[in-house]
Amino acid sequence: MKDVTDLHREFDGKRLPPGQRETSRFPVLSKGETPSVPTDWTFDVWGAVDDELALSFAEFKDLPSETQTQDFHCVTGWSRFDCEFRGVTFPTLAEHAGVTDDAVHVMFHAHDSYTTNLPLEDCMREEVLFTWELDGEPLPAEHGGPMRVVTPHKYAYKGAKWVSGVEFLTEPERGYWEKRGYSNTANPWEEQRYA
Ligand SMILES: Nc1nc2c(c(=O)[nH]1)N[C@H]1C(S)=C(S)[C@@H](COP(=O)(O)O)O[C@H]1N2
Ligand SMILES: [Mo]
Repeated sequence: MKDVTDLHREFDGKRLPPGQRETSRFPVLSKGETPSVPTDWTFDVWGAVDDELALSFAEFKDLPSETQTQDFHCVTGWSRFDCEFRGVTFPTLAEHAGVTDDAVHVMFHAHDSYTTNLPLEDCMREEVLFTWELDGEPLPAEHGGPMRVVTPHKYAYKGAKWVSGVEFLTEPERGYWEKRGYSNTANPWEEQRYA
């Protein structure tokens, strides 16, 4: 098990970021209803890559995966410590698709039409996971099952629930909340909540 709950050190911060309170619950925050994801969905990778991919969920889970202990910081002010997520790291997926040299940015797409964006360098980190398992159980639907993204170095809106694919971009673009007043950078230790 890889423990990445010390990544706050990199950001010169305490484990509990400023303005956050710790909760043992795991609240649900979605812009709408939990979407029903078709059982035959494919995970799509497109844009600035050598090989555009359309992977079944089974094929995705066959990629090298790992379990990590991570903290989860919600922009509305709660943090949940020690979440155990099993999944595929972003760098593993990027290598599998062959990201091209002109890629600088990433857009995550989801089954509820949610999108969220990050610079490529903020994604090429071992703790950015495509995860289907929380605390040893299949990821609950309301938390993004069958599969979601987690971004423990950022507020949690950077992690798309019900993720359907990843688009590699040659220019920055903004996702759903980033267009609606949430911070584009979302660093919890700098309290980058709103733009
Ligand atoms: N697809 C999708 N992903 C999403 C959202 C959403 O509405 N749709 N909400 C985001 C927000 S604002 C937060 S805080 C987290 C909440 O995750 P949780 O419901 O598992 O706590 O998911 C993020 N990912
Ligand atoms: Mo949020």
